[in-house]
Amino acid sequence: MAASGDSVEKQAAFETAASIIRVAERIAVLTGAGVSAESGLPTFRGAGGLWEGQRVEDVATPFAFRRNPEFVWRFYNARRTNLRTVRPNAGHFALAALEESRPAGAFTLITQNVDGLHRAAGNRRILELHGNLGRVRCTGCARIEDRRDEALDDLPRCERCGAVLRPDVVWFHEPLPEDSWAEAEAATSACQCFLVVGTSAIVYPAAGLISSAQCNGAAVIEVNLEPTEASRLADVGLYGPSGKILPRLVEMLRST
Ligand code: BV8
Ligand code: ZN
Repeated sequence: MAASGDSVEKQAAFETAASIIRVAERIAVLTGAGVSAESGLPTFRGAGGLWEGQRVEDVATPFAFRRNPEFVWRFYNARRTNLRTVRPNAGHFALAALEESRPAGAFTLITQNVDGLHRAAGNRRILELHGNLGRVRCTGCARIEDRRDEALDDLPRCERCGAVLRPDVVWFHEPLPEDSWAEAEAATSACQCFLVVGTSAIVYPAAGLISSAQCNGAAVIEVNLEPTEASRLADVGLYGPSGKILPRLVEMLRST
């Protein structure tokens, strides 16, 4: 079932989604860059997915960093600077309210985003599959620090060992953090409702969670501006800005 615009079937789709969430004992949510778009953060494929004319998939890699660390740091420093001025939007706050309305352990937020906005909005059980832009990791001694409020040089070095620092994010061709990934798989297997918000569902293994949820018998709800690779797996599709869709869904859940 899918709906966009303010049609009758859109109301029906919202009611179906609300009834799925209401009866679900455990909920897992997977978010992508789209949930932060209304906070002013560009998505990956929205802006043509380019950075200084290069595909993000070619910049966010260990090879690009080895070849030209300053170029890669320029990409990340530009995004880190952005982070200091952006705030969570109504969609983030709706997901925090949804977790708040659930018993402990009954809600897991799995995010591909590295912007930290879910935590800023108040969510607590968050699995950051692709790391966090505010943190840096030393390529020498592996020390991890949260430096989100600082402007870093184009080639920042570790104060402890002098080696070059890297952003503490997961690049393409790098494995996801084992513990976060294992917990994400467990939450996906255990949930009755899997809510997919603001992702084009083309980056793996994160996108694979959607078909896992469906195979495990969970009802899949998609919230996106438009249909995606995940749409064929969704029981319900709510199309429009997540900053409008999610608050409306949470309001419906509150009022019944
Ligand atoms: C791995 C951190 C194996 C960095 C990210 C070929 C070559 C090499 C690799 C591969 C290959 N084919 C497949 C792969 C695997 C690869 C992959 O999936 N590639 C894709 C491009 C095909 N995956 C990997 O490499 C992963 N690692 O496989 O390792 C391995 C195993 C063991 C040992 C060694 C190796 C690692 C993937 C992680 C990459 N890092 N981010 C950084 O941020 O700089 S991924 C990056 O993409 C972000 O995390 C982002 O979140 C993620 C996914 O993108 P989306 O979030 O979906 O964003 P997108 O712009 O695409 O879509 C936005 C959506 O929002 C759209 O649908 C839009 O309609 C919607 N939207 C917009 N506005 C709104 C909205 N919706 C609602 N409301 C709105 N207002
Ligand atoms: Zn170090």
